[in-house]
Amino acid sequence: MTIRVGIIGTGLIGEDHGRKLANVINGSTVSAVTDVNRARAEEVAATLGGVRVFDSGLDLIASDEVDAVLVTSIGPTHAEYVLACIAAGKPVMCEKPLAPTVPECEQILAAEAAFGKRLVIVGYMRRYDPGYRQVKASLESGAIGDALILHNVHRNATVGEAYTSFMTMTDSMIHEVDTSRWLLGEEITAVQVIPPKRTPKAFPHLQDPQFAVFTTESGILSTVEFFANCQYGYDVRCELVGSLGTSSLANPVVSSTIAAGTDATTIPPDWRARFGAAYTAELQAWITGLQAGECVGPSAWEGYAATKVVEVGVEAVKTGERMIIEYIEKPAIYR
Ligand code: NAI
Ligand code: ISE
Repeated sequence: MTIRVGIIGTGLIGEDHGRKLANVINGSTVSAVTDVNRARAEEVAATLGGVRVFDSGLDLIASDEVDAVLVTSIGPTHAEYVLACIAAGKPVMCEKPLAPTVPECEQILAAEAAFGKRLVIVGYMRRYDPGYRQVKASLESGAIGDALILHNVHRNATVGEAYTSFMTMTDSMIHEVDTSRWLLGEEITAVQVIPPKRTPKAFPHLQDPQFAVFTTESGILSTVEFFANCQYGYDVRCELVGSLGTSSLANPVVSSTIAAGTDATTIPPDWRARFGAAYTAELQAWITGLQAGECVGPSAWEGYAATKVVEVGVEAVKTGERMIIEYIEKPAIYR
């Protein structure tokens, strides 16, 4: 059975995922798109083979031509669409964040629990990156002993003027929050943010770089350096220090130039280039799961937990204090 996907939000990542769902992923087609910017939706629809353009996300969700929904609109719109998908009993993949506020995430958890079956996955694609999976396998095999410290680096070449010091947490470090929880298999229970010396290459309103220390239930530290304007490219690193050894992410090298006594390798310009294979793998896992009647991917609980951590993280950016994080009880369908 081919899964007909409807896409809400045809911006950068909606277009990228749409192209894959239409041309790369086995078992899916794109049957519908919508965007508040109708011209943009029509432009993307044309590249996907003239798929139907709906006036609104809610009309798209209700359509008989849509079996599953991909939400790639801006964060503040996610909860409304995810809740409408649950009400319609339709599977939905929502890009991060599940929702920007904890009450919205809790509403989604309650709605899915009341529906009684998982329908929602969240686009935390790094879980599908071969490097991160290898680091997790090294821990699970016992090769590096007990996890003690996770060091993370996350650098973007540049960001626009609209990017704020709080977005370092809610838009970017939210990925390290998810990978830390997933790699270590523990919830994050505290966060502290320490602002380093600022780069002159950022707009004055932005604390850049930003440095955070997350603590997990058993006391493992996960440190994150996020640098929004590093200038040289997109660079994500991770080293897990264990009691017997360490396991590190190796950046994929796509080409190198050897000349004049130097071996120069290329660096991806952005997240699309660096995590292209991971996005493909997450979409394929979702579609293959739906064909088998299963909901495969990070759950709404994972989405809630990440939003909870970054919400407290924003307070930590404001106060500089070590802030404690407490969660609601996990509903049975996520245990
Ligand atoms: P974008 O700004 O390029 O696209 C967002 C689109 O949503 C725009 O076309 C906009 O017109 C549309 N939109 C806004 N309000 C809407 C509404 N009420 N209904 C329907 N469409 C609406 O943004 P981008 O970069 O594509 O990000 C979209 C989402 O994907 C965000 O939640 C972002 O955090 C996430 N994202 C995830 C990444 C990842 O690595 N997993 C990478 C980049 C973005
Ligand atoms: C962007 O929204 C993403 O999700 C990217 O994966 C991340 O690297 C970037 O910092 C965010 O702005």
